Amino acid sequence: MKRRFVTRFPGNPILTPDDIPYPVETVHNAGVAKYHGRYFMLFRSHLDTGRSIIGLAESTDGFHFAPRPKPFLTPGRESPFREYEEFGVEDPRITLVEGAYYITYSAYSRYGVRIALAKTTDFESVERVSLITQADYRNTVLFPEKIGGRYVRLDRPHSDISPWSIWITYSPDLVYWGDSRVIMKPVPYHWDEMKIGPGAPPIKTGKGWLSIYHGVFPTMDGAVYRLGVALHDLADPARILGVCDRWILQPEDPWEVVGYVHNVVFTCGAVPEDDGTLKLYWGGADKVMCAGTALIDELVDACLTYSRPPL
Ligand code: M1P
Repeated sequence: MKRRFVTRFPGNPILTPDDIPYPVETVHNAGVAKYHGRYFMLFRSHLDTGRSIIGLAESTDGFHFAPRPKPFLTPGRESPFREYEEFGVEDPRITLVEGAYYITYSAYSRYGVRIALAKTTDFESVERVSLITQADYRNTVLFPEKIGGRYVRLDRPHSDISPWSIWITYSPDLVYWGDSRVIMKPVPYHWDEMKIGPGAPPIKTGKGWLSIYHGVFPTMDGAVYRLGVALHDLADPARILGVCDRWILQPEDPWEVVGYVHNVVFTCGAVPEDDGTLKLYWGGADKVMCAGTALIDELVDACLTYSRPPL
């Protein structure tokens, strides 16, 4: 019998390109937030140019989503965003910070990939805030509150020397960031040995910040993207209390195994509910959106029970 941390929604995939009222090739890697009892999903779509834009879909139950007629975020027209979003905007994550929903997304251009920050208070209009990294960064998630007087993020810089790892970075104002440190590395011959990256924005629990990340394993049939969990200290999130040495989700359904990029489950969002469950959202094979549920306590315990050193 297989160990199961995540129960897939039986109606998966919950959103596909055919559901979108404008032409797209994919619907994947969505950030999700709950706002006034409704679920708002910001999803990435490839266009038939190969470049990506971000769309919006809404739901009352977190599983059945209705897409808006027009995209929510397309490459910026004003400087400096115009220069750095020329090749597309990708992989949005949403975090509620001090009453506003902040969106971190990958901005692609001839200069590389870097992270941009935008915000919305109503999911009707969106305002760009700043470009918050230099080039060669992806997968940035914000913590939902200041910790030790500073805003905090996890991110994943690229390196030719080290396997791509998870770093922590701090800011006084969400615009200027520094004091970066690596806190979690892939471990050779484990399921995530090739590279790791933050997935959903961290979730506060009684035992620590729960972080759901993706890890990649190289095979003769290409890379396999899976999801795992780590627990960070509440007062000092640079301190990892446990990394679960088991994946919590791997590609198994046909739309996770075959798609735009095969064998990928990739999360940018999860919504904690008052009853202790978590709604988890992931892109299947970079082509469709899927959802499932997990018990938050079970994920936290997994970090502590199957723990391995983070570095
Ligand atoms: O194709 C799988 C994923 O590849 C990239 O993720 P990472 O930066 O971790 O390798 C991104 O392009 C991501 O959007 C995509 O799902």
